[in-house]
Amino acid sequence: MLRLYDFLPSGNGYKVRLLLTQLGIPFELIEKDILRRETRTPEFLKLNPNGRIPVVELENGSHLAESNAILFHFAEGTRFICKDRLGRAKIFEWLFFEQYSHEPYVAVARFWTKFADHAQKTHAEVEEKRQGARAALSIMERHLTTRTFLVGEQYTIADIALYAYTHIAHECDYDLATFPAVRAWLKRIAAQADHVAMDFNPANAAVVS
Ligand SMILES: N[C@@H](CCC(=O)N[C@@H](CS)C(=O)NCC(=O)O)C(=O)O
Repeated sequence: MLRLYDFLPSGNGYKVRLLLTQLGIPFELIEKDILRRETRTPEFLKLNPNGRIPVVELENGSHLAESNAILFHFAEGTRFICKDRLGRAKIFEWLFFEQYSHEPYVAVARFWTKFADHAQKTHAEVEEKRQGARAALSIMERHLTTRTFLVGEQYTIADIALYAYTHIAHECDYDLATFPAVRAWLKRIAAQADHVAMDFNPANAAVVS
């Protein structure tokens, strides 16, 4: 079976858990506690030299890291990716936006706030991240004001990638009240078939017969 090395509070890991579940692909979750530096051991560095989860171990034994690359790998040829060339490129536009302009602010501000004992950052450093988060969310707000989903009016991996940290932006004390289109979009994503919450672990899932 497919193995996913992951840390349940991670939004990057959640992207993969959500897509695999919605695709109906079974997987075994192997938890690595990043706070205890379990992704920095010599054994784990053999799986991902970058020392980070998520990492999937495919059935042929190869490993794939980087959440958005993993999303693309599994979504290829499914309803989670647009069929047309421009639509696919637009999905990449959002995946790269997420990694460069969104995750480094929203996710990092949240990590520093939620795991403050480990982060030990100054108020000014946290504020700088929160400002970056506001800029990223403003871009999403403008885009989503006239759209149902991020790309092509269909639910794709672009939505999954951006949902992961946007839906927990409040955990860095970030108030989404001034982003009504983003809030409405979050509700639409959470209403998609087979949606699971962030702490989903297939090992604990009830078996439905
Ligand atoms: N660009 C990577 C980022 C992965 C990442 O930052 N993972 C964090 C958890 S969210 C991690 O493993 N941190 C542990 C460490 O850096 O030691 C992705 O999208 O997968």
